[in-house]
Amino acid sequence: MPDLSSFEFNVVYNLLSLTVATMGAATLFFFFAPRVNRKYKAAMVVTGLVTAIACYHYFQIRISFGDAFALNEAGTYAATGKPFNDFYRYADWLLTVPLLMVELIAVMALTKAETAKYLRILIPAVLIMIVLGYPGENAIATGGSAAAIWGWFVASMIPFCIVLAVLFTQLSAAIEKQPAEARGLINFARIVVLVTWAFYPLAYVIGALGSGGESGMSTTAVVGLQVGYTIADITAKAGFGVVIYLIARKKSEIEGLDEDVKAVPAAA
Ligand code: RET
Repeated sequence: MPDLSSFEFNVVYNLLSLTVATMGAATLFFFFAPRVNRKYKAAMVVTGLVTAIACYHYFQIRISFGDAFALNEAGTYAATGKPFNDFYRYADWLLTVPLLMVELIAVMALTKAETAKYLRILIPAVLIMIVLGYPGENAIATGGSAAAIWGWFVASMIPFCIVLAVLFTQLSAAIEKQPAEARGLINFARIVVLVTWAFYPLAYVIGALGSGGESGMSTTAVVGLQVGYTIADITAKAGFGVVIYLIARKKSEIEGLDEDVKAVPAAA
């Protein structure tokens, strides 16, 4: 790790801290999910699990980042030599990215066969994407060869493109069968996936371009990578979760809330 200025250190540290709070608050909200039918509670619970898992990992990432630097007399943050554990991010993604796919499919309330058909492609594809990305990330952090950094990047981009292709081609047929009032929001959800997920390879590229040198990475690469991944995570987990909530709420309104259904007097 390179030494950081006080500003650089604080931007990352405080953003990590803010993310712990955001993920924690989002978890509570998704677990309560007011005005959502029983039918969509499973989708909301999965959404809350994603932010709960992230809340824990951001707590750990913040501690690890803090331990990797120490404030010196000059007012700058010198690398302590303790390694920053970036595996927390990948462990987090391994758990949460498949769950994000489950959220999106669950809120559509498709038949069992259709749900299985989509998840059978999406879950393995996201897992392969993450597994192939990690050796590249490691190469960035340790000033590895350009062949390793870009080779793993390209390999990971293949499943990434497959996921987007499935969402924007195959899933269209299922979206057509959704209630007309909810279709716009579901379309919006897949655009949110496209836009927020694009941030991850972009942050990787910022890191890759600043990899190398004596300390493994430039300060721009360290700050760019952490800020990029963190903003991407807030939008892809909490932001996307809000869209899933809006879909669940809209569909609950159309189909009638549990309370309303119960309030209807039984026919004699
Ligand atoms: C990596 C490596 C470089 C190439 C690509 C990547 C994609 C990562 C993605 C991660 C998504 C994470 C999400 C987390 C939210 O819970 C691994 C950076 C394509 C798309 C959505």
